[in-house]
Amino acid sequence: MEVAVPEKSDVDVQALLENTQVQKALSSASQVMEARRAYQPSICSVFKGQATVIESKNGYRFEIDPEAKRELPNIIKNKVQVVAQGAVTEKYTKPHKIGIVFSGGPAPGGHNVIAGLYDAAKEANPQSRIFGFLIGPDGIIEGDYVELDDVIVNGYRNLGGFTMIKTGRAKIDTPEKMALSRATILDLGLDALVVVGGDDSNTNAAFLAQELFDDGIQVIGVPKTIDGDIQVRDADGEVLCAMSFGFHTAARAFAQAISNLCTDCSSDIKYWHVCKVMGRVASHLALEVALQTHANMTLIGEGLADYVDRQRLEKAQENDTVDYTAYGMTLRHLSRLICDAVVRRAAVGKNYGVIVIPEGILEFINEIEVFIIKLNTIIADFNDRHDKDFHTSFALLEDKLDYLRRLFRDMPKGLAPNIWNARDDDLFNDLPAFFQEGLLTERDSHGNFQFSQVQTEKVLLGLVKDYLDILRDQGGYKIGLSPASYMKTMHKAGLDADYYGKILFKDYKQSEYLLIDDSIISMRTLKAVLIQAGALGQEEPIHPAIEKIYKATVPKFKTQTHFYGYDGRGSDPTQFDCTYTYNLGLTVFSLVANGATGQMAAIRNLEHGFENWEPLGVPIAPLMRLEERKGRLTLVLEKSIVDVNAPAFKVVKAYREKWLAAIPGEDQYRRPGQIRLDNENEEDRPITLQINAIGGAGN
Ligand code: FBP
Repeated sequence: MEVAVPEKSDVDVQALLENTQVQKALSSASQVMEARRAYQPSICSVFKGQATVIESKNGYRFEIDPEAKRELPNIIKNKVQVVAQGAVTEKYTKPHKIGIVFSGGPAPGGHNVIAGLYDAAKEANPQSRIFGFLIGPDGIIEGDYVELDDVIVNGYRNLGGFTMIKTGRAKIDTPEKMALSRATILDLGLDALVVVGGDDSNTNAAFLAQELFDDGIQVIGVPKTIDGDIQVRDADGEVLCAMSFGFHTAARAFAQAISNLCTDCSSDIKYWHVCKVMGRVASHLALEVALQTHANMTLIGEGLADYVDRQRLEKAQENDTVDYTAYGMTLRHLSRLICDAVVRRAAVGKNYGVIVIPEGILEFINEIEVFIIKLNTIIADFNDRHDKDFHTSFALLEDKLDYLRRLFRDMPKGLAPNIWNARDDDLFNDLPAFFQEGLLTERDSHGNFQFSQVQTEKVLLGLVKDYLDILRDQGGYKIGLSPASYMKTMHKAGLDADYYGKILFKDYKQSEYLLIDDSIISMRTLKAVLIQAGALGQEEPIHPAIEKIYKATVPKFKTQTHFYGYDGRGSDPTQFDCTYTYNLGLTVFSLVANGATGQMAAIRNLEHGFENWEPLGVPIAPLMRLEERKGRLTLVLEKSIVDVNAPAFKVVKAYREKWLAAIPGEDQYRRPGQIRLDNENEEDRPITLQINAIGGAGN
């Protein structure tokens, strides 16, 4: 028989749940969230008048791709348009109907673009209506939308994510999808569509602007992506948009977390933290993280592309040959660079540290980049020729490898004959299975390689660990001992420190840190050295103090790997991003109300501080170039990668040694702190922008 045991507790749960203090503490709206919702970002002075106009500027020059001219005839002649204060006109104050969509990955600040647009439209005419398309461009294709009102918009002001209307990566890239989108827009009676997205989404915006031109429907893009790879200059190098929105917040969020790891590892001095940070191909985020945290080692993909292995070259020169493999970075070279940093820090007693790796680093590693390009083409070709796509047809890695193997024997028509040859197959089969899976992972809807899905850090660390093992066995990787700790141990044991010091260490008393002699690589070799020096009899055991000293010099390479991406993408925006995006929203309305189309809203002078900000419309079509996508040359908005000649990169390069801190003494870590709206001590714009502005155009 089951006996009911009465629950014995003094806690009255019902009363607890009804308690106002408990209810307040458990409310989904935290105090910080409420403060964010109430926060009003500063607005550029041009928006302080009753209305705005846009003025076309002739001073900017673009090198126009003939293909852009051919495919986008109605918007290719667009000029840069500056927003200025103007008189109230009927056109400006008519009730507008505007649709907005988020496209691609979330980026902090997106809600404020909507809030800015909504506020400006309602202020110009309270009858204006703003519609949010749901879950990305699919919402336009399928006609899924929500009309935005005060309650919805106010609930998301200054908050991160794209939660309000969600986002998606669909692309309006076929005549059918274009027709469905057009039908939705016409049914809704929209005057304008706003596409908030990255390079591919702004490309889509340009094609939509072209398509809807004759319908009189305007399309405006907004530069969004944490990757920071939408940066616009004209052909003469004039900066029109220094950075996409979301970049600063994501970099600050990553930097905050990575800075905590710097604090942790320099406290318990036993781990190397290996941090992969998002950014797809470009290393802008890694560069900003380096500037924000001063982590010990930050790899910048763009800086590796021109790498030359001088040692290799010199070695070959001795034999009167040229070693062409010395040019360009390989995974092996890269792992050697990391090992070098680890070994040098260990030698001064620092067998710990933080390494930052950009997620797109593989793009800059010769042998892997070639695989990525070849596989992109092979997968796109397969998808073109078959009903089922490559990944559905070959679900298992083994099946995919088998397809590749068959390729070099029987190449389908249309593919270059040597796109996959026996050597490719051999090299590919040498890679670990998880890495092969990564390289064969499904491409996104735009045909882009999904770097975030590849465990780059794991493959690199595998090589690093292997090489460190070799170095350890050769006596090349050991922990340096501080003379003080050596002396203390010896005195405590009553042993003659100088006598043993000369036997155990190389350069005893000549360097700041004591390094055990290269010949001592195990307890056995330690014993042999002591016996040979006459410090130990054949049958005598090693003194425990000597054993302790030796063991303290033997390094373990203990790592913790981390991936910073989705967390930073979901962070609440910095003050910079809140202000930037709210003003972008206001700019969008000015462009729409003044009849612009095929333009991207932007703010000039972001790099020079708020007082200098100048809202603009930047023509998208003249910025487009032919690039390979899904194995074909396609017109896309050009991505910008880290400029290795720009001041910010040069500064990071110049500080590399200092931040590695492979010398006795403290590390140089910087603590950027948390993202807070009320924090006056935070920088007002990304450090990358500040430095580029000082060293570039002058301030
Ligand atoms: P967007 O370019 O669409 O803004 O996305 C950027 C990004 O966060 C990259 O940094 C990352 O490689 C990718 O999205 C991840 O994609 P997904 O969200 O599909 O996993």
